[in-house]
Amino acid sequence: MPSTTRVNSVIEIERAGDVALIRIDNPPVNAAGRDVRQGIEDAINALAGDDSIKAIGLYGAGRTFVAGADIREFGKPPLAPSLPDVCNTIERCGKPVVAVLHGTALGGGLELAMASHARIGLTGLRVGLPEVLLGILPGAGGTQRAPRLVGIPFALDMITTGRHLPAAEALEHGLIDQLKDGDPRDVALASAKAVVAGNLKTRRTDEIAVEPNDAALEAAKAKIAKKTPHLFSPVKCVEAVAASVTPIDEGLATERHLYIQCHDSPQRAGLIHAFFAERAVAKVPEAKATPRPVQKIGVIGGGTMGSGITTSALLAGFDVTMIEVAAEALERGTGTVRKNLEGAVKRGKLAEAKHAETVARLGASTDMTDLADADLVIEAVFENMEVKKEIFTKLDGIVKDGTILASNTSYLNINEIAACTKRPQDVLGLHFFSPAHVMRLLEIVVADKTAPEVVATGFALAKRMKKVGVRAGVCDGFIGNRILSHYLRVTNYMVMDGATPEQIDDALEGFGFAMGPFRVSDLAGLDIGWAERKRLAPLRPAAERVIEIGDRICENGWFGRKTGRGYYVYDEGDAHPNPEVANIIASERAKAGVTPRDFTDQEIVDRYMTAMISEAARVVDDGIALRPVDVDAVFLFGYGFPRFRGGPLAYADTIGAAELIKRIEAYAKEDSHYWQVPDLLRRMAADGSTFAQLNEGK
Ligand code: 3H9
Repeated sequence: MPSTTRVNSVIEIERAGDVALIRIDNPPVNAAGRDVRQGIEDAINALAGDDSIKAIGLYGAGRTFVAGADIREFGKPPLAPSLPDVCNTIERCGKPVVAVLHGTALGGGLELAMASHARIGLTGLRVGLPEVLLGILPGAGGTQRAPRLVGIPFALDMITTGRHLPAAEALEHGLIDQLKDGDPRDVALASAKAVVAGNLKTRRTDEIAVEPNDAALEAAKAKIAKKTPHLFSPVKCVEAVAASVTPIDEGLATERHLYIQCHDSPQRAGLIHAFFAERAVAKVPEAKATPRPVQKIGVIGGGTMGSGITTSALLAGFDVTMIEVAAEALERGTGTVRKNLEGAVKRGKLAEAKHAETVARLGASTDMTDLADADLVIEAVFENMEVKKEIFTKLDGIVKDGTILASNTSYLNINEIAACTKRPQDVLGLHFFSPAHVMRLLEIVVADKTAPEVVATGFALAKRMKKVGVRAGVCDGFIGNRILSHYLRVTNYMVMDGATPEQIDDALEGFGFAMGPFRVSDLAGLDIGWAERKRLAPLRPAAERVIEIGDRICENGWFGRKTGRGYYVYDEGDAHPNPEVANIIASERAKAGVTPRDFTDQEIVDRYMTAMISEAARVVDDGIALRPVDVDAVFLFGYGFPRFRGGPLAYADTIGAAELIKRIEAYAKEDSHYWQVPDLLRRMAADGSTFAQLNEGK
């Protein structure tokens, strides 16, 4: 009869004749926190000294094997035993240990498995070493054991990309020895017995020699220098893998040394903040409400946004009907969707076999009454309040009870839109970012009367579309565009005062942004900002410093990339500064009597980030964002903010409220209307608190 002994709250040993099984049960993902490490260490030591036991099986309870080290422990004082020590204990155990992997064996989870003496994967398994995405390296022997099992080139691929491998690929490369179907406990028992019977071979990974491959190491370094020049840990990953040709103790010591460098770098803190930000934003007051079922979606508008939203919804398995006013526009819109879906097949986002079925779920009509039985309608027409009101009034009279009506507006007041329907409780904003089938951010804008289950449906939709839903309150521009409109002004002030658009772009790309603000504006279309400025002009306070450089550029019909000219001139893929823009800038400076001065790249970054943080602090204080982390997520997933810096408010914590206030007060000597110290920063400086503490409700 099998007997079970509990080692601690998360580890159990089951003895069955001459084999024993170690079961890891630490929901939700069996992360290797302190208790898991201590429990495995104790269990292995106990079984190593038990003469009746001939082989050991190691497996996870619940939905997965170990998904990695416990990320919540990073940055805190280390708790023994360390994961590298536990892996060494397994490898050096006198009894053969076979690991049975199901779900996801990631990071430290795969490292536990690689230190075992055989690995069995179960159908559906995904494995990977994603540490690099968190700013670290596989520091529990992963950089030494992966090259021993799969060779340097493939180990470099896994470790520097962090990608998840399907089970078949893991088997092909020798990362797992066998692929089986079945329950993890049963397979662990059968595998341990097979080891005893001599039917499953085991071996110590540290005894495998690594074939040197300098060419692969150099190629990996070159790729990193090109693709992720700002990141610290990818280079360290390569250095650690390079050490795998030495005896394992030496390699492990090198790995440890490099791991500590990564762990202590600010990039690690930023990337881990980003990991948790993606998950934290789903924790909203409405999360307890039951989402309404949604399968049929109507999308009004076949322009860039409407087509992107339709594509995204089709890819997520919804039935979508696109509505346009005229047959020609409808044809164009559905054509764009079809092209997007073909692109998705090419990029591996949609299986070839599913393509026809996905296209078949696309409906099209010029008659809005065809949306009568839709569960959700998303309006994505151009930004004009009167047009939107007309559409919502019509829809209100067409759709069934309970249909959710959403606007994709990026600035306009959702309360005003909701008020023209008899169902304001069913109305919300769903603000997608362009291109909507690629960008992951979805602002879920909650109006005064939006019902909790309607908000919950917005979050369920985001999840199904694999997007990051962030709750936002109603104001001009919600979270992202409100902050954007504020800090874009500082770029114009700096240009007026002496910087060039390309210097600003280069400085901010040097900081880590994927693209500088002027390059982004050229890409998005300068006419969008121009229209916004015209809309807001009547509301502009008299004290506001107004820069008209952008207006002068637009008056020439230069709207950026789509017209071949904006801040830059676009010639067959090549972009260079538009010389006419330099003339416009010079003439606007002369008109305003401004004598240009020099800006350093650091000053550009400081002013830009201080402006962004100031408005972000006001957005949090006004309750438009629930917490600072919601602002961070908006910028990480919608505005190309450098992930390794964690987000604008995580970055703000690295500067501190007192220093930010000092900067704002210095800048305010030039423009006291624009540069005002947010109340929240003043309160934080007074009590020494941080945005991180605010995230935790402190
Ligand atoms: C590492 O291993 C370092 C080593 O080399 C050792 C060096 C010495 N820790 O994502 P989900 C939480 S680094 C703690 O929503 P899914 C997550 O926050 C690690 N918590 O589910 C969430 O909590 P909540 C390398 C973790 O099904 C809940 O679990 N490993 C961890 O969409 C559910 O997660 C990785 O980088 C963790 N390791 O996806 C893998 N993982 O419900 C990171 C998850 O309170 N994890 N949580 O919001 C993942 O990629 C995904 O979570 C996974 C599941 C694919 C596993």
